[in-house]
Amino acid sequence: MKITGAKVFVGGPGKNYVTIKIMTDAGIYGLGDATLNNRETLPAAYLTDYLIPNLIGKDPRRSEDIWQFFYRGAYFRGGPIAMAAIGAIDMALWDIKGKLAGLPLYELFGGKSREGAVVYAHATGADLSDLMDSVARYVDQGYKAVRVQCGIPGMPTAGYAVPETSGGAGDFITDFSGITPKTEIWDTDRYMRYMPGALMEIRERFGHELKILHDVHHRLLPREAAAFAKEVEPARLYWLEDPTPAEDQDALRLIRQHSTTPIAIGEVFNSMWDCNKLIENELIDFIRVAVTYAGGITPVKRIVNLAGFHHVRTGFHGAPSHSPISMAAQHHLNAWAPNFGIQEYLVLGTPACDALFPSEHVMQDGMMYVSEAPGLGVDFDEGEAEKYEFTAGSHPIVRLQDGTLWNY
Ligand code: KDG
Ligand code: MG
Repeated sequence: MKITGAKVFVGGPGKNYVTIKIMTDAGIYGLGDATLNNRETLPAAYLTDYLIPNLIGKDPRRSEDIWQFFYRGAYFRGGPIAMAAIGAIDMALWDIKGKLAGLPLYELFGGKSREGAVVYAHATGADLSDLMDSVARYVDQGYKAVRVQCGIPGMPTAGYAVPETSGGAGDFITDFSGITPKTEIWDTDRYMRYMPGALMEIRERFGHELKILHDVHHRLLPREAAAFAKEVEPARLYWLEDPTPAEDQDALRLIRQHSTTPIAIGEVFNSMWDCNKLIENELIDFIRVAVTYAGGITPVKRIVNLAGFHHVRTGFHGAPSHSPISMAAQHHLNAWAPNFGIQEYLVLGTPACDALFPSEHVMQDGMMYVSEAPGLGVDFDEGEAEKYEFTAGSHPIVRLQDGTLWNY
């Protein structure tokens, strides 16, 4: 069996999804997602210019060797662009493998460990009262877990993933007016004074059954994060995410020494080697890698298995930047992983998105039920894809009030 060709598409409804379709001489094709938020043309170029020419003629069943070829075979390896591209190929090869076997992917991983996977949604508000309304809406829809983010009184701009004004809509992350980023202003002291009380109010209003998560989005210094994690203990968070910038892994040790709040990290990790020490030293509770940026199903399965040795559960990244293809890969991993924790899931299910990526994965009452179709269980409509083209966008940047550049 041989790979005969591959095509890359960039575009989608409200997002620049990067989709690869790999064709074979057996008439079976596989799909992969290389979307890298606000840098989408780069994994697309890495695929088109370097990886696809070396794929043609290879046996698609040899997904392990192909992964090693593209990862180890590149002298300058790793990084989000290359890993998103390699990850997309890996997903597509697993899709082909499942279709060849006539089995949904989770069966190839070892079968289902659960019937449905708990997902969390993003509740957000310009202020705490708006946020409470947003949480209430998700609870009414049956969600069992929500991430909560709100504006901080006195902060000059809204804060991470928060609308500027009451009732604001959108993903509050990508600005599609161009590649020049808008600026947000951050004030750590105000955040640290306000947020613990706000989290406690949410817990008191919604009770202990609701899983409450909060994303600091890399903005605290290690000592601040340790103090914050300790102070929010009474709110019994399901997790505190990215309390400090991901590069400084020792920061997690300081947080651990001072608090029992569960810590989740890893959405910006690109490889198994970004995760292994944190997992082995049991400095985190949840690993947040995405099958795209971490290089595909092949390495993420290894991460999950290592995590299982160390009481670390999964909480894969599922921001709206991921297409239904990589989300499907995660649904299959979630159905199998013995150490599954939770899945971030932003409702992609608009009619336009469903038309572009038809699938039978079912979201119901805050749970994801994986499709029984062979492979990933998601398709891609090339006719629909012609409706979309690339639109440049940017993440905001963050500055402190004196102008110092800070972590977004
Ligand atoms: O592109 C940036 C997003 O992926 C990121 O802000 C999302 O932190 C995020 C999350 O937890 O979903
Ligand atoms: Mg995050």
